[in-house]
Amino acid sequence: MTSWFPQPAASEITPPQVFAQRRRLLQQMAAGAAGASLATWAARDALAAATPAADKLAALPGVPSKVPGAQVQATPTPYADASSYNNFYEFGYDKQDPARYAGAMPTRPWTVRVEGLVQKPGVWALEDLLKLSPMEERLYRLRCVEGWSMVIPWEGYSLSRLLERVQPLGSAKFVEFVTQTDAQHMPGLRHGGLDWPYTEGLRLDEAMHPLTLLAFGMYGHVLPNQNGAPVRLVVPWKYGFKSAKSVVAIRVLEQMPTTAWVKAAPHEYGFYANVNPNVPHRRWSQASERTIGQGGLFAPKRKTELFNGYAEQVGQLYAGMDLKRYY
Ligand SMILES: Nc1nc2c(c(=O)[nH]1)N[C@H]1C(S)=C(S)[C@@H](COP(=O)(O)O)O[C@H]1N2
Ligand SMILES: [Mo]
Repeated sequence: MTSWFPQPAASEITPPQVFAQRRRLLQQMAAGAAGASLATWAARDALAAATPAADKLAALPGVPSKVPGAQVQATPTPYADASSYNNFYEFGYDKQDPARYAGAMPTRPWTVRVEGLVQKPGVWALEDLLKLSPMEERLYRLRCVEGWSMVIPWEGYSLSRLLERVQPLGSAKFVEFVTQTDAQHMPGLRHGGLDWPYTEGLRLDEAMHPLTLLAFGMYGHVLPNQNGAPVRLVVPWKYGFKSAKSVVAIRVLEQMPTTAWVKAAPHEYGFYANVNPNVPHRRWSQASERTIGQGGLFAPKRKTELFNGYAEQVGQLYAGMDLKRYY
């Protein structure tokens, strides 16, 4: 299977090559942008064409999603940046550690346990999850709590498709996501900091919202391991840490689960973690961000939007809630 996007071998991730590739992409972007105002999908195609061939990731195309809010009006981050500047602490804290080390993690066979307060608990093989619903492509902005964001075309479908299939019981109120702990391939597990496995959680209505994506691919191909292969969550109106990578279990619960970040630093990370420019992180402002890929890693800042720009779609989930208290 051929694909346009490189999954760099560890030996290939040398700064000069990364920066040369970035410069090339930016030049191509600039050339395109000079011609006309670049429509989002045209920009995506230009990026695909501009990215060198020769990698081992299988194609995973999706039809452009019609879910309201699924196509942000922004230029996608170059694949080279989205796959080399990552948070995946199981592989280390350096932004390049995931791209360096995650490639060795086996992602087949892979199963996801669905358990807890559901009519139909069970173990899903990845192959069956891939077939559960048609693949859609959604262009989402993902905002990291650290102050950067990326605009990424993801392949997947609404998590609600899976939850509807397993039928949550009437008592269900929350969903917990448990991620992979592979001591042999995840050097970061030896470091302290977080209590592994990395876990996250959503309220059931958040998990059922059509924008909450179960993602298997990006840029038309299966996920590179550093981005959470073979299956991850993408919750575009919340800070990036809610978007759990390499998910192995989904638990439907009555009580709000404690998440890895809430356990590690309860005064800095709340359960909700909705993107909110008016609620600073305890140690820094959240009012602005750099969108990686628009000017490379040295992009000018843009103003952060409430719910990361998805307020129209998700604002009603929080009607009447004090967002300063429930951050
Ligand atoms: N299992 C796991 N999932 C994770 C993380 C992590 O360290 N471990 N980091 C989170 C954070 S902080 C961010 S910003 C996003 C980054 O996703 P990306 O690398 O695909 O951009 O993944 C999230 N999911
Ligand atoms: Mo993040």
